[in-house]
Amino acid sequence: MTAKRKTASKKLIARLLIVLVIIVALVVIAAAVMYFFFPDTYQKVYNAIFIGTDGGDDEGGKNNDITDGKLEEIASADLSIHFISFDNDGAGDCTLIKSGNTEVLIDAGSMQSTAAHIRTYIDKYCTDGKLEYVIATHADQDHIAALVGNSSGNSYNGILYSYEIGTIITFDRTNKEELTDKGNLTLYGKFLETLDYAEINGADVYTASDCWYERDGAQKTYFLDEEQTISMNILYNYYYEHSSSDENNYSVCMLLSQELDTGEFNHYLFTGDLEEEGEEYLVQNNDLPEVQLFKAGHHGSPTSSNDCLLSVIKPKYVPVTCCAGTDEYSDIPANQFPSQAFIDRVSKYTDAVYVNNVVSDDAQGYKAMNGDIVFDYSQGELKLWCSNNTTKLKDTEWFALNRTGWAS
Ligand SMILES: [Ca+2]
Ligand SMILES: [Zn+2]
Repeated sequence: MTAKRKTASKKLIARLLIVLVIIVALVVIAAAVMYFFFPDTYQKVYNAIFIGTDGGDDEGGKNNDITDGKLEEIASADLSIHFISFDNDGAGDCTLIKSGNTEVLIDAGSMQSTAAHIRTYIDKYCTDGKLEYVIATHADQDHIAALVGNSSGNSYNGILYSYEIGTIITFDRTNKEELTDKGNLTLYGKFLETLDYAEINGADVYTASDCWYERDGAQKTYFLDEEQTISMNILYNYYYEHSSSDENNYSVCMLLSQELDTGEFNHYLFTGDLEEEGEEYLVQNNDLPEVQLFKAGHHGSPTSSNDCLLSVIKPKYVPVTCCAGTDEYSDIPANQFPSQAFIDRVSKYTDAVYVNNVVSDDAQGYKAMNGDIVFDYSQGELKLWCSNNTTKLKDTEWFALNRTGWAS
């Protein structure tokens, strides 16, 4: 090699180095500008390059962000699912599902005195005076008490007395007695009267197994809209036909499936207070899909929402129907709803966990955490609106003080 050519190749290398330095400098400057002025974009690009996700709703991702819904859009949404908060510090379920003028109410807890509060809520959305479907998942007070309501004289103000009711789907079994030792009606006994009242006034009353086996006109699948894009599917629970020492296992389980314009489906799963054995059978006996939403089993109890179920349904959004930190069912802080064990399991799939209420020091003993939690599907997108705020459980003060998890 001549001296001239050596000099020429050295110059070329020097130039390439300069170009490389300039490119690196430009990338660093661009990253710095994004980092300081467009942090969201920076995080997305960073995730895409170094973590391999876009930080959005990718399958298996645990960071699930959702668009903020608008209160005024909920009533006219294609579908809305409302986890109604209570005016007390108890755990309990009351879920309103609405598509057009068709409503499904799953349970009405947590106490007989909650009925008036729930009616006020329902009246904002049910404008035709008719609840087309009511599901009573199991016989525990925090699920059926407000279906019965309080009595004044001979009349009750519960949900099943207050609306025209289309079809009632109720649990097959209970371990509860109809009468107390003194011969008075128990809440369950009153609930049976309530069913009779609804039936006399025109409701079709079926058990979950009637639906599963399509007995006496009951259906396994009910469509909520005329176009038949939204279906309510009663699932098979082993404990519809077998006894359990745990009342919770008798829960009616339902999968709501919504066909989207793209031909894909959004699924939403409701299992009442089903416990671990029930969840294992549910997975064995039903072909469960991955779901957008799973109502946390048994209010975030340590005994429900187990891996056998979560690993199949991989939920993206998990509302928990409880008052966080209530000592109603346990004096052990880690086991109070939403329990640490529940959080340890669910946090593998999502960080989008929401809770109705939280205990507080003031006179009434509770305040809203997220408050009413409402998912609505409108303009081709699932959105979340809450009456208090849409802060994820992991970002709340209560969580910081009482729970750990969600490392990232
Ligand atoms: Ca209606
Ligand atoms: Zn319950």
